[in-house]
Amino acid sequence: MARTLTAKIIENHLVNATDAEYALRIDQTLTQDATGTMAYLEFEAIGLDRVKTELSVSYVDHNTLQTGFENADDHRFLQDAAARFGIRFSRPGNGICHQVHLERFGAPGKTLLGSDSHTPTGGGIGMLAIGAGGLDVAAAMAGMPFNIPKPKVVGVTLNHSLPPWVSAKDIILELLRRLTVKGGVGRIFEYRGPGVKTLSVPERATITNMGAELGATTSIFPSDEVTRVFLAAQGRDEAWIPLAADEGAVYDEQIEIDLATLEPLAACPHSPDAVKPVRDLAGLKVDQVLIGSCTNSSLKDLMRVAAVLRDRTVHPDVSFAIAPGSRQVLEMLSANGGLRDIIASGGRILETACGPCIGMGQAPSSGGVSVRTFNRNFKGRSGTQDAQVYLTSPEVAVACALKGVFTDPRDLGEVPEVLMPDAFLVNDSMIIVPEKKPSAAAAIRRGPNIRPLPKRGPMEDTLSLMVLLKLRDNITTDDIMPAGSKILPLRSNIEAISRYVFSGIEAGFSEHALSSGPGCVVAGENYGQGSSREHAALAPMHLGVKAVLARSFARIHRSNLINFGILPILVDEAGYTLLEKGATVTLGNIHGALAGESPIEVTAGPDGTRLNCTLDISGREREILRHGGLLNYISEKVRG
Ligand code: MIC
Ligand code: SF4
Repeated sequence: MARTLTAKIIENHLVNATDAEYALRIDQTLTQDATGTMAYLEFEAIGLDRVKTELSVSYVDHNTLQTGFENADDHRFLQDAAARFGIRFSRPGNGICHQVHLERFGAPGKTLLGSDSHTPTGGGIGMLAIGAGGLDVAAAMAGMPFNIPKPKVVGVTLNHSLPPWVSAKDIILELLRRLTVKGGVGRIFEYRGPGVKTLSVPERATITNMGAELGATTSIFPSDEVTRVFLAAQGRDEAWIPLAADEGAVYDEQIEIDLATLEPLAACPHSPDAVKPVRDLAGLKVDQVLIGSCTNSSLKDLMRVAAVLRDRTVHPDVSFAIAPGSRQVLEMLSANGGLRDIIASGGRILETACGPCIGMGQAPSSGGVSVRTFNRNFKGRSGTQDAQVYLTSPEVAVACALKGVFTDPRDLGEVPEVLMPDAFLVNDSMIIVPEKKPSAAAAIRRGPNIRPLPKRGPMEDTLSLMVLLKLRDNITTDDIMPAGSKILPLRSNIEAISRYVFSGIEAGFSEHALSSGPGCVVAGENYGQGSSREHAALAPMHLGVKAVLARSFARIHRSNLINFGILPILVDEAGYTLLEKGATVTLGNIHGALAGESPIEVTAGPDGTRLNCTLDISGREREILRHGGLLNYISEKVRG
């Protein structure tokens, strides 16, 4: 039978399949520093000496602003842990995990699990690349398979080619416009059709990267001649294999995009799916323009920006900065003169890191309009609560930087041609390769902010919970566990970071939760969209949150809740309407429900009004919850 590309990779990595899930062998893992410290503490707790994957890489790219000792201590811990467990260590300054991984390690046909939601960037090179919580990545490093709910495979046919000034970012913004931030849940997007060959690997990666904003499990492109040329230019010819869907492969759903009809688009505040044509925004005053992030900071992106800026000056009212995606990109830009053009135009050059994308500096002015080539514009993520953040392509961003107002780049005249080199400048000196047999006694240094993992005991049979908060649809993990330069340094210290849970939504939430005893949160659809940060489950767990009653959940966050023993309960519309902050919810027959015998019993209020709730979880997830979380479950398995 003709197979999709997704089916081929899944089949090659299948360890087990149940009605609901595939268990997949994981070839490669990646972590970044903001999720990595927890992942390695978890790996340490599992108790193995070495990772069992083909390749594991630990990147430092998020917490690079060192305003105190915390981040530097984390970097040292990560470097020691990498050496000890047999992991490559990409030093701070080497670049954003997804960009560097694509350049130096990504390989068609492989599976990649990363403790970052934008791991699907690797789909641009034909990998099945999936984002997960740190504990799932730790388990994969320990050789355990990773489980995904059986996905629907969506065939996205790209026809024709993009017009001048329209770019890969506009393709994924068009999909977000059509499908919304919930549209990809439970789906893998597989790109095909004649338009595919017109896109370079980094352009494909822009699209698969932002598939995360659709809520997709992942997105993938075939591996073709374009992929071969990219890998050859990276000096990695041996990593190439051809890979595509069979002729006549059948997809669960189909989408067609005529690239020739696309135009420059922008995602408006405060959601990646609030997409409008840039021409509809023309004239809106812009205060800040930022170019970078794992979505749009490849060499081609920045060369295009440099070419547009050549012999021009950034508008006097615009603060303009770029953060190249990797050291390779920065080194090549400096060698080919592009960096000079950017500096001469007035551009501020930031470190090769996530930087402003995660609120690590460059917060916009009060109420400021910020145009960014990034992938998320959730309210407050920039560091300025009332900032208006728009997401666009580099072409649109640079046009806005020059004009000081929203500008359709097609108004700038002819698009400057940008040629890609036959060979990238390869310099892996910032990647430390672990010794073959590191001493098992090698010490892992940890600073005072690196605290032991909090533990949850076994699951209770009955719980009486206070509703601590009632929330709308599409609550993000940035809402649950905010990031930014002040909070991110606390990622290795759950007790300290838990003080900020829901702080952007309700001041004093953490004190309220701690003083109320066991509690729950009530939410609408797509609860926990966005980041993979398991802190959005771990920190509420520390505050005594035992369950989330939501209309629906985002994939990674749902797994993180289960991994830390928080019950993800689906509530119907009537139940959602009924439950208010301060109400009491009683969960009964939890053990029976987790044994798969009879449904969970959920009642509200003193009169015990019965709510229509379900625990829609797989057999494996029931086992994890029964143990009070994945770590307890794995420890029991490892102990036999
Ligand atoms: C993000 O873009 O939100 C992050 C920061 O990269 C997160 C990971 C984290 O919270 O550390 C993600 O996307 O998973
Ligand atoms: Fe870093 Fe931003 Fe990409 Fe997250 S989305 S990995 S913060 S650049």
